[in-house]
Amino acid sequence: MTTKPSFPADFLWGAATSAYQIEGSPLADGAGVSNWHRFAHRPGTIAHGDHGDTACDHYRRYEEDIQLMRELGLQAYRFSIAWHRIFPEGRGRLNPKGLDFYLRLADALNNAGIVPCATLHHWDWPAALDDQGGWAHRDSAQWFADYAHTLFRALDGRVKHWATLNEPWVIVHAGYIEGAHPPGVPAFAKAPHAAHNLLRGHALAVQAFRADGAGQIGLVVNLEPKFAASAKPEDQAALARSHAYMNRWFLDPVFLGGYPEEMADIFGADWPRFPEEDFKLIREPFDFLGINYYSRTVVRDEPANLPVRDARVRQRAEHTAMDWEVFPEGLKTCLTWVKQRYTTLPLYVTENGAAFADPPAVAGRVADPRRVAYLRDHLRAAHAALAEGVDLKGYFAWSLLDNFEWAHGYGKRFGLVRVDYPTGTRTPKDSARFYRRVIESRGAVLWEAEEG
Ligand code: GBH
Repeated sequence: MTTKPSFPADFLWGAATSAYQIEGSPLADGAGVSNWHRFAHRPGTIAHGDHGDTACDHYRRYEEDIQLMRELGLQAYRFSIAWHRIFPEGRGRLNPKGLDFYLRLADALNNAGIVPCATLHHWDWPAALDDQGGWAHRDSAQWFADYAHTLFRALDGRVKHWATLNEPWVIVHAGYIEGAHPPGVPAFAKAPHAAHNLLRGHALAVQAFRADGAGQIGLVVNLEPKFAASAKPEDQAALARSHAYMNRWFLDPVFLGGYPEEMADIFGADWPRFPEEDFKLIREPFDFLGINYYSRTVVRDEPANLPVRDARVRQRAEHTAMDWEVFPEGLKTCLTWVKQRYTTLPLYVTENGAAFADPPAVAGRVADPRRVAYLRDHLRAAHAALAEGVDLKGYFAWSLLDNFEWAHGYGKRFGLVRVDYPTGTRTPKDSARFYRRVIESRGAVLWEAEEG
């Protein structure tokens, strides 16, 4: 008789969101104007002219959402803190009413028996800081550390799981290379500095946590296995650049003490020389690495596409509504790659999920079979990594709720729970019910035959 595979008893099962994507009430209770609030209200930036003014109205409905989490059987909830609610101008004057929201949120989660996992920076921050040079300003690292330090003290005893940054690569790539996110103006020469200061800020925040915090703190990165479209040397070189750019730019300095060689090739004359002592700081040890996994990419050489000089080659395979390839085994690849190349630190899958064009709720039910299959196949891949000795401690589905999908607006739905706009009505999808059974069975249902 074979026993069904299952996840460890202490494996942490959760779902994730971020502040600007769900909260709404962007200016409530004395909050400052955030970069995202300002950006989304600039015409032409977001699909359909969408913005986060209401979003999921979570700022006002958080208690109901925690009730939903209980119904889903979640053990943990990963959310982010909106910096501009705490420090409306970015630094200096603290706004107690904004802070109070997160105290209430953390208390309510703890009372519900759900572990609060707070991310300090998931892309929204005070617009005033962009006006002072943003992440390209060397002092931004200290701005972040000061903000982080305040929160460690304020939420001490309430939150024990912290992440510094969510996907610094996206902040730099979308914000400073593409301009699809704020500050919104492509500025290649600033990008290496923004990346460097994000890393310094992360390290300074970890140091502040060691001085004045309790629990565990980590960094969250997005990873994606890269493949070359052919064995041609040009495509192989494009692969090396693409992989260095997305997967190694942030992790090489954190774990190995320096940037990938390829960065100088990618940025050419815009690649700076950084002070040697910064690399010592950036290697500050922390407690876990969070990995956000969605897809893979296959690349070929494309000299016209700066700065990386690659292009994606779309595969004949299932794609999500984001046009991202569904590639479950890539999750295992990323987890084992981190273990082999960098570290045996505990790992979490801090985001994984898919947008699909779900049908609206019919009689209180949303049928989303493709999301159920996506979850099942990725969780099997996560289990395969565990079986190979990866120290994977937990998994967070992206996302608890349909929400504001950044430049794509509300058109892309990643939620386990459907949100109807503008009423905000929440309806758990079939995937939410499935995830509940996964949690209850510690994964055993992942290996059951498909039901009709
Ligand atoms: C995350 O970022 C964010 O943390 C979260 O806020 C967001 O809502 C969620 O994902 C969904 O987007 O175009 O095929 O080359 C996602 C990071 C990095 C994933 C780039 C997709 C490009 C795939 N993304 N990647 S492709």
